[in-house]
Amino acid sequence: MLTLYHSANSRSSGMITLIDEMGLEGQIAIHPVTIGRIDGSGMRDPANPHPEGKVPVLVHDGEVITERAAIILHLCQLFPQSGLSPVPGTPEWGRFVSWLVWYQGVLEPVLIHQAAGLTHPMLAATFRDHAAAVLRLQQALEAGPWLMGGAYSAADLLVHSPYAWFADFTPDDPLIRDWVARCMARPARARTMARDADWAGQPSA
Ligand SMILES: N[C@@H](CCC(=O)N[C@@H](CS)C(=O)NCC(=O)O)C(=O)O
Repeated sequence: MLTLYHSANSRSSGMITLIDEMGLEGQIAIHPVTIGRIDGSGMRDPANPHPEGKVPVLVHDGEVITERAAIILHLCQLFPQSGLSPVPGTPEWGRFVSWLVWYQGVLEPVLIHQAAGLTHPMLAATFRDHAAAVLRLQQALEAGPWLMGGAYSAADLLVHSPYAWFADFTPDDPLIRDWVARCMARPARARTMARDADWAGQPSA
């Protein structure tokens, strides 16, 4: 059995869109939970199995899977026919995995450092900076129109996400702006936003 623990308007919203894009509705139970929000609102939900009370969490037959890249990889391997990734084990799959892990390990930390106004030689040596990350995106999108080439994939879904939440971070480059706009125009994203509006108004289950 597969269950996704979700809190409306959070990083788990992208996983709701993923489930929709993969055509997996009905195969994964959605368990809404509350979380502590950065503005001090909300609170950790005792029903949430995440070791730090965060979302998203996917539970697969009792195994707890955290981190969006891990959840994406797990679902794409379980449901390879969904069309949101290359075939596992192929060279293209390796490039797909690189985008997801680069996002979690580099792009998101770089954006958080930037938002927090943090600079330090060790941070630069480890993560480089947003300008270096933007170059990687530009190179991929020049071939485009999606990160993996001709087809939208779960790499686009994850990597564009901070720019969808924080438009000010979006690099002033038409290639990147248009790609973010294309990702944001996906009908599955609009359906997630509508469902989140409902979930946000309900007490947690
Ligand atoms: N690296 C994690 C981050 C998860 C995360 O920080 N989620 C936030 C919601 S946007 C959360 O659950 N915050 C609640 C808390 O920090 O207690 C991922 O990408 O899945």
